[in-house]
This record gives sequence, C-alpha cells and structure tokens, in this order.
Amino acid sequence: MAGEAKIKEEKKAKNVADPQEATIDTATQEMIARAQALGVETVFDRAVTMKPCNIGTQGTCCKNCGMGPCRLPLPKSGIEGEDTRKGLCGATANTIAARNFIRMIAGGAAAHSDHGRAVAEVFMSAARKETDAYRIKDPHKLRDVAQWLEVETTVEVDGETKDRDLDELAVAVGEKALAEWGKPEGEVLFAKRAPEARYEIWKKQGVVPRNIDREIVEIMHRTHIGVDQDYKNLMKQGTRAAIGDGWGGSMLATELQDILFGTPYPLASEANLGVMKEDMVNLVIHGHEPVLSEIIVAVAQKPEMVEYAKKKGAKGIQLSGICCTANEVLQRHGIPLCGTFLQQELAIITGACDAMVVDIQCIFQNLANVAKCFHTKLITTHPIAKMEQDNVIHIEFDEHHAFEDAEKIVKLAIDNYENRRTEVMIPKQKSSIIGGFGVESIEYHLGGTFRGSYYTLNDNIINGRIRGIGGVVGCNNARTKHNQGHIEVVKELIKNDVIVLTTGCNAIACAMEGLLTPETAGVFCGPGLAEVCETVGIPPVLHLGSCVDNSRILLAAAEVVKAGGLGKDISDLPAAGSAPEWMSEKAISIGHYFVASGVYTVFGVTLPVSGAPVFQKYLFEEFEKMYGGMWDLEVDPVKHAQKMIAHIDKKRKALGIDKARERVMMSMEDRMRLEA
Ligand code: BF8
Repeated sequence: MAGEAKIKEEKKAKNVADPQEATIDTATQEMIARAQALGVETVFDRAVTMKPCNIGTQGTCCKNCGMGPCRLPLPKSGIEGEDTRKGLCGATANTIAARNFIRMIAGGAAAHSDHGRAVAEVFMSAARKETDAYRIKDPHKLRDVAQWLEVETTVEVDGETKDRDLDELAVAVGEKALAEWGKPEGEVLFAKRAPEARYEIWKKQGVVPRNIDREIVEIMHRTHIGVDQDYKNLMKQGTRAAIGDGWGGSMLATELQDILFGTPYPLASEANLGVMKEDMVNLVIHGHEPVLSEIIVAVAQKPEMVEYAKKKGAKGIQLSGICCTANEVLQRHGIPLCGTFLQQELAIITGACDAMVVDIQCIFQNLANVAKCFHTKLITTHPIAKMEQDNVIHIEFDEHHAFEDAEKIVKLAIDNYENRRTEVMIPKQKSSIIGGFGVESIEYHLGGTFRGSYYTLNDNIINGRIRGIGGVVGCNNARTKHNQGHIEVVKELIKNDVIVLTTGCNAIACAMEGLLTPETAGVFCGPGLAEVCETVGIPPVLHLGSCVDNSRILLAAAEVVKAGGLGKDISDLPAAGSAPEWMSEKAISIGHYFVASGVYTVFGVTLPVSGAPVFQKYLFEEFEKMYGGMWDLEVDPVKHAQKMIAHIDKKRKALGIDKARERVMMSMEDRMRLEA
C-alpha cells in the first residue's frame, strides 16, 4: 500500500496521469503505464498538465469579435438581484452562452452533415456508374428511401405499373438527396419521418429546417457581433439546425450508407486493444466516413494481399478500428473494435500498429508525435483533414480510384511490418460482442407482422417487463475517468429493466466491458429485461452504429410510436437519452436534436451553460413545455441513470401503464442476484 502511495506521489510530481485514476479499463491502464515508461506523452498526461478554462466551461466567454474576449464568470456568491454582467457590446451572459451553445450545434451539425454530403456524392458517382468501386447493396432500402424523398418508385408501361429501373431510381434518389443540402425552397423532407404530432410541434414552433446548410450558415450569421441578442431566438435557430442534423444530414448519411454498403444485421466480433495481433500486419482504421474503410476492408481481404503479407513474414492482415469508423466496419463486416476515442494513441503505443489510416473527425494531432516514437505509418486521406507534421503521409482518397488508393495504403502497412523497432506489447484484454443492430433488426428480433412491426417491443414495455428505452451515446472525455460514466450509467439502466440503444464511443465502451452479449442479460439485468433478452436471444445493450447512426435511434423511436399503445409522439414514450462522457460539438448537436425530438436528455461531465443560469433554466425546464424534451446535467453516473429512470416512470404514469409494471414480481433469487 505504501508502495502504491509512493508511485502516485511520484506521478503527481512528474505531472503525468495515474493510470488507475485515468481509466477503468485495465488494457488502457497497461498502455498508459507503458507510454510513461517509454517517455511518450498521451492525452491522459496532458489532461493533468493542462487545466480547462473555468469561464469557457461555464459558457460565458465571448470571442466573436476583436474587442474581446469578454469574460463573464459567475460570481462565487452567485447572482443576487439583477444580473448586470455584460460584454463590451452589452451582450448578456444569456446571449453569450446561447451564442456559444448554438455555435457548437453548428459545428456538430456541419461535421455530421458534411459527412452525409460526401456519402451522397459517392452515392451519385455509383448511381451514374462513374466508379466501379461501389454499387447498390440494398435495393429494398433504396425504394423505401426514395418514397421519403418524393421520388417515384414505379413507372407506367403500356398501362401497367412496374418497378422503376434500379439504376435510374438510384440517380433520381442521389439527385434529390444532394438537393437537401442547399435547395432554395421547401423543407428537409425527412422531417416528415417523425411522428405526425412531432412534426406539428416543429411547425408550430417554426423550426422545420429549410435545408441542411442554410440552418448552419444562419447560426454563424446570427452569432456574429450585433445580430441576434435574444437567447430564446438564438435557441430557435439552434433547434432548427439540430433537427436538420438528426433528421437531415445524419439520417441521409446513414440511409445512403446502408443502400451502398448494406444494412447492418447482427454479427459477432471482439473489442479492445487485445484484438491486435503480434504476428500479423496491424492496420488500424480511424475516423468516420465509411467510403474509405469499406474499400480497405475489401482490399485487405484479397488473397493476393494476404499472400503479400505472408511473403513479408506476417501470418496475415489484422484490421481493427478506432472511433466511429470502427463502428461502421464492425456493423457491416464484423471487423473488431480496437478502442474508443481516448485509446487512439495507445493503439500505436503497442508497438504493433504498422499503419494507422485516418479520414475525418476525432483524430488527435498528437498521433503524429506518438507515431514518430514507433515505426507506425500515419496516413491522412481526406482533403479537408491534413496534419502539419512531416512524418505524416497523405494519400488522397477518391472514389474514382478507390481501389488503387486502398491498395497503396494496405501495401504500406504490409511493407512496414518488418520495421517494428520497439518490443511489441499488446494487452491481452478483449471481449466477445454482438453488434450490427438497426431499425430493421430490432423489428426482426422484437417485432411481429401482427398488429404493427414493433408490437412485441411495445407489448413488453406496456406489460412492464421492459421499463423503458435508454439511448446512451457519445464520446470519451479526458476530464473524467475513461469509460466509468458510460459503464455505470448503462449497468444501472439495465439493472432497472431499461433496454439500452447505444452508438459511438459508448457502444465501444460497452463492447469492451462485455455488455454486448446476450449472456450479459442473466448477469446484469433486472428480471423483466433479462427474460425478454433470454427469450429472443439479444443483448440488453443494442449496438446501433456510429454517431451519424443516432438517426437509427430516432427512427426506432418513430417505429415504437407507430406500433401503438405508447402515445402519439416520441415525447410520450418511456424513454430518455444520455451522453455520460461527451466532449465534441457533434454531441451537443445530437443532444439537442434528441431534446427537440421530445427526449429528456442527460449529459455528464459538464455543460457550457452553467455561467448563465437563466439560459440554463430555459434549456433544462422551459424546453419541456415547448418540445416535451429537455436538457439536464448529472455528473454522478448512478444519479444520472436514476434521473433517466424517474423520467421513464413519469411517462409510464402518464400513459397509465405504471401499475402494469408493479405486477412484475421479483423472486428471491432475482433479488439476491441483483444485490450480489
Ligand atoms: O462521432 S462518440 S469521440 S468517435 S464524436 Fe468522436 Fe464522440 Fe467518439 Fe464518433 Ni461521436
């Protein structure tokens, strides 16, 4: 014990992270310790030496013009009487916090939506047969999506109605989809995929997005000095842009990816750094857009590539993924998850990463510095995401020569296998998982053709076996213990019979913890949820994909409403959202479109609104009156989950199904199991 205390003291003195304090994951702890032993700095160490700005954390630093930054910290004693704080132009704390908040929505919506646009462009190339690297893999979904985009799916031939030619249909869908970003009039077409009652609320509030880009641009305009100075009006625009993300850019990204690359169905795989293999070429794919990673998967599986790897002394090629690219290639191909956002440097620190290829979003610039300490080739591929360090290789990926680009990348990794210069140390830890869920597979597992597609799910919610639905998503954040919030929130929910739909880094965290297996149900779930999961053979935590795939959660919620018995709108459902360890602007946009869709949404860590209490109250309380959904912040994971459960119970009561749940009896055995 004394020895342990001494090590902690030494770490503090050296200004490096204590691995046990930094993460709950033992593989991550091992790699942080190895990095420190090798003198390689990671995000965990930087979180010790660089403290966050207190005023920025409160959301009340305005740097939107050259007279500032104007800083309006909340006085330690709080605000008594009138809040007289103001910036040089007179902007109040509410205005500043609201401006900052919706600029975060703009950043997040732009990232998701630009990803969607890139997919739409590749889709268009494929539809026009300008590339042979991609083709339509899900014609059924193409027809379904065509209807939502108001594209005719049939033609009249000699008085007979026939299905429209698939290629012709794909071009028409591509054109209509691309127009969603910048059409001069009308509104985002997928808004009508929300339940009618929800769409009517948006209409009444005047927040149906006109097109995807316009709402983002308008945020930048309104938050320029001297434009919108009313926090409520600013939030109205933030809401419109966020809906344009969730029900627009992100949803288009998901749908077009499914049509091009295939709609996911459940499959088995593994998760954590232990998926890397010492005697194989390790190529780690990291980022977000699957247009690149799909082709890399295809190329790495080619027999001639595997042969080439063998010639170079390796047993084969091991692909694995970091961040949402990982989720994309897991969902469709079963490629294992190497780790979450905070583990990206650690994959290189194993000494076994022969190449890491990145595209866009959530990529640390410090990867280049870490790669320099090892043999790892770091490859950027996207014209909008380059790095300044000279050890980074840029291979610009283009759908017109996709296979050549991917072959170059895979060969670079293979050629680099023999250059490993540090002792390889891959942690042993990895967990078995079932991924690949989506709106369609939930329908298959928990549905029925009788009385509506989500009937069995709804029935189990109504009879109380399933208490409600939790959408738990989002990032890791180095300001809080890696994965602790994710895992404790999810475990508390499933213990209380709340089924969890997960995406993003929460999904990877749950995968690493072994929560994505049907067997988990018998160990961690309450008796009702355990019974359902064991009967249909699904995990209590369903992996729905990447962060753009949060649109799958929206559509699943719309299906639950449609199946009946649980109200008329998403806000009537016994459901709640959560991002326990959020950090990105994308998470704020997601959080806000959940709220605008009628979902009570709790974030962990911190929320940049605390310095403007009136604005915070608007988001936390008054939003519920307008949208049925509202924000909340809770740092403690168990309380966080309990707040979600309290909201779920409130909705059960409003639906008159609270009594049904009381009839779900726990046996003595059940109780002992849960208390153990
Ligand atoms: O889009 S959950 S850390 S990887 S931002 Fe990034 Fe956050 Fe992970 Fe995916 Ni989403």
